[in-house]
Amino acid sequence: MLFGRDKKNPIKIADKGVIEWKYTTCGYCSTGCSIEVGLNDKGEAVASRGVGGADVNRGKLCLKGIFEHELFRLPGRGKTPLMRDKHYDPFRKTGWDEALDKVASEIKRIQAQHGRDSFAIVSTGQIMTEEFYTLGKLARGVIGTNNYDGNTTLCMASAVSGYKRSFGSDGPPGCYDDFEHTECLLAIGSNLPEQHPIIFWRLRLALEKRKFPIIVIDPRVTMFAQMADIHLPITPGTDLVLLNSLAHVILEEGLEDRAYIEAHTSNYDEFSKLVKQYDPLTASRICGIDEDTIRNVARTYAKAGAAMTIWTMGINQSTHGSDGVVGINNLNLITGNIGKPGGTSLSITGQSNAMGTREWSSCSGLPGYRALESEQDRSDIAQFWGIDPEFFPKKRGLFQTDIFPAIEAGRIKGLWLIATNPMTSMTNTSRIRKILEKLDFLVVQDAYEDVETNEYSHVYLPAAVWAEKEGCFTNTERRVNLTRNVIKPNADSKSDLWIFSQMAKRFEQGQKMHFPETAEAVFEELRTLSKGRMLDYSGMSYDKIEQQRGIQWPCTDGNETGTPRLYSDGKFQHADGKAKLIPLPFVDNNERPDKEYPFWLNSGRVVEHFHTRTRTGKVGNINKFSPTPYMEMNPDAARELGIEHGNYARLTSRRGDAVVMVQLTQRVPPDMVFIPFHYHECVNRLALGLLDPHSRQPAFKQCAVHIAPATDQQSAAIRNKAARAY
Ligand SMILES: Nc1nc2c(c(=O)[nH]1)N[C@H]1C(S)=C(S)[C@@H](COP(=O)(O)OP(=O)(O)OC[C@H]3O[C@@H](n4cnc5c(=O)[nH]c(N)nc54)[C@H](O)[C@@H]3O)O[C@H]1N2
Ligand SMILES: Nc1nc2c(c(=O)[nH]1)N[C@H]1C(S)=C(S)[C@@H](COP(=O)(O)OP(=O)(O)OC[C@H]3O[C@@H](n4cnc5c(=O)[nH]c(N)nc54)[C@H](O)[C@@H]3O)O[C@H]1N2
Ligand code: SF4
Ligand SMILES: [Mo]
Repeated sequence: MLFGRDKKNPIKIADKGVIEWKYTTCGYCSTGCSIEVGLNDKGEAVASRGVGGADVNRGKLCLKGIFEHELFRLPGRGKTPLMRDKHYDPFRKTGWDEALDKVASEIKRIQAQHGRDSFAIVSTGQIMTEEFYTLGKLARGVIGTNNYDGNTTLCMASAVSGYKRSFGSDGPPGCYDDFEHTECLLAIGSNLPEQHPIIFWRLRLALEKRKFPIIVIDPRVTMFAQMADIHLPITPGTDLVLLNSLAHVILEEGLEDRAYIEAHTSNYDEFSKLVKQYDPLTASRICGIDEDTIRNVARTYAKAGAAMTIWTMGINQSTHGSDGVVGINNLNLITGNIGKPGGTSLSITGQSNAMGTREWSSCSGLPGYRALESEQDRSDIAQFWGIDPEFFPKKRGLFQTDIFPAIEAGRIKGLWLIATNPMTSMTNTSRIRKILEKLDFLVVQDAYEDVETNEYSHVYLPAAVWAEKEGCFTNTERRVNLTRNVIKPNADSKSDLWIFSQMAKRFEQGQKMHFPETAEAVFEELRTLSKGRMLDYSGMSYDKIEQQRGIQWPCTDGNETGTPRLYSDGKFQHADGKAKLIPLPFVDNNERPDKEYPFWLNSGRVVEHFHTRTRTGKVGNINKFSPTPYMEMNPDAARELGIEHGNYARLTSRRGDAVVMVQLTQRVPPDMVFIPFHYHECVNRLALGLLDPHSRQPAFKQCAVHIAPATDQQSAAIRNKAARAY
């Protein structure tokens, strides 16, 4: 006899008619999951599945990956290039030749009239490594603008800057396997279960085998905080104070690794002098974490045989983002936790190829972690590309966040945006709108023509997306993984690689240089350039990457596998071979809640959506979880304002206003609200985004707002329904 659920029909997975599976790497987050896309007999992509033999995800995918094959045919995909004279005119369809000719002639006109740097290029962390390399070659070697950067300035710039300051180079030293060895995990400003679900699953796997303490520092009670052994609900923007104080306790109680400090670090005296000022009592009054907890965490961390720190945007997106990263590195250096199994400073990266752009795009320098400031590097690359080294500037130009104000000030007249949507992702979007309207010429190159920023363009170039093309991504643990070409680009859209190399042909200097046609040929070029360098790819090939389901750099020629950890020999990239301990005085310069604007506005992400929803907003099975702009609000605070669960509320900041639905939850304290930044015309109308002085990354997560019930609930509901769009 059958009972209960045995009586019900078992779940049937519909037969999608897959006749072939093709190997790819997920194009959303930086976890780097290997995915196979299933094709039916008509060549249509109909399914996605995790790859069992891949070390990263071991057959698993999160819900974004499971539906990833749907993004090829979503509404709003670009079909053909579009052009218009004024951004408020209707677009007219055009062919590639006309569109590319127009872009090339506008670049030349603007540069001739206003100088080479008056045309800016802003790219992304979401195209392939080969495309990044080719764009860098075009921007630095052909067009020759120094105002060329990526939206990684919104994301990873603080990590890059902090790694360089501490270790002498960028490059995350650790890997996911460190979870298997660590005896203490500290996670700062990272909501791993939602934002990197498969890295989190790897952590859970390690915890099932062996218990070790998890300490989460986040002002919200996130999913991660809920499973932590210790949760520190820190006052926003004050992590540096806590980090200095942890170091204070460790040094005061003699818990440091003296031998490591002496053998592998410099500048100890200056550093120890500064942290003396951050005793736990003083620190507790600034960061809101009590004295005993600070001592307890410091002791737990320092006494663990191996301890590791991971962090994401709660650290990077701050006015002291770069200092926060250095503070984490300081902590790991004084406890001897760099380059050993389970002991590391591991920045969890963000976009699928946030690492690839750092390595190869030439945004902040020249390919392969080379610097514009180095004569040797300039001459090596000039020779390799066959151009005059004097063509290169001798230091990097503006960061993305400084390019927008330079447009405002009239110094930059033309802009090419590639795979980024600042009308939703930058702070103070009403200012961004005015800035985009001010441009003489804007080109938007995106996989979707309905991306909000395209409203302000003169030319739209439709790009192929993800597995409509071929190439590599580098994930959080330096693993280079491959996406094979699965299906043809939608309609007349073209790969970013094709667009860049066609553009190069329209410039005299570009005609003299070699721009390979295929991604694999470009890979060979960057492989050659990587030889003997920290990020050595020379032992890799496409086939080998696919066979091994990703390879971690460095992988030197003749080597079968990659390298899981950096700096295991204690040798760093500073000239003296040592890591630098850096004193970090705290300056509190955030906009803070006050009488007029009494709430902290915090922002970030939810598991089901990716960024500005150009993709996940249109996948029905994903969008249904949160189709409406909303905020998390504490029930006590809401009661005082007469706001109920499901009501609409109006938020006002010194920049603008937004109306959102209210979700009451204890996840946020009474003086804070949290809004996922995925929705257009929402949190970034309000946010301030003060910049970090080293990395120029915006403090997206800290500003002040006023909240009131929306006076007309019904029209607020209608407005928000319209914002759902799909
Ligand atoms: N589902 C999904 N996954 C993604 C993305 C996505 O859009 N959707 N985007 C990818 C990208 S590009 C990135 S960069 C990552 C981001 O990944 P995460 O950084 O993990 O995600 P966020 O939600 O932006 O922010 C993390 C936490 O920082 C906390 N925080 C805010 N202020 C502070 C502070 O002052 N101190 C501390 N310690 N914490 C603070 C917030 O409360 C939040 O819980 O996610 C990647 N993965
Ligand atoms: N308030 C607030 N704002 C934030 C953040 C926050 O936490 N809070 N986080 C910041 C962070 S960390 C990030 S990374 C940024 C992200 O900000 P953006 O990068 O501006 O956001 P995306 O929606 O990822 O935009 C990527 C665009 O690339 C397109 N695209 C995808 N694949 C391809 C391709 O292969 N080729 C081309 N040409 N186009 C493609 C997509 O359609 C999309 O329009 O947002 C930042 N903004
Ligand atoms: S965890 Fe990240 S890489 Fe893996 S399937 Fe999800 S979105 Fe893709
Ligand atoms: Mo990001």
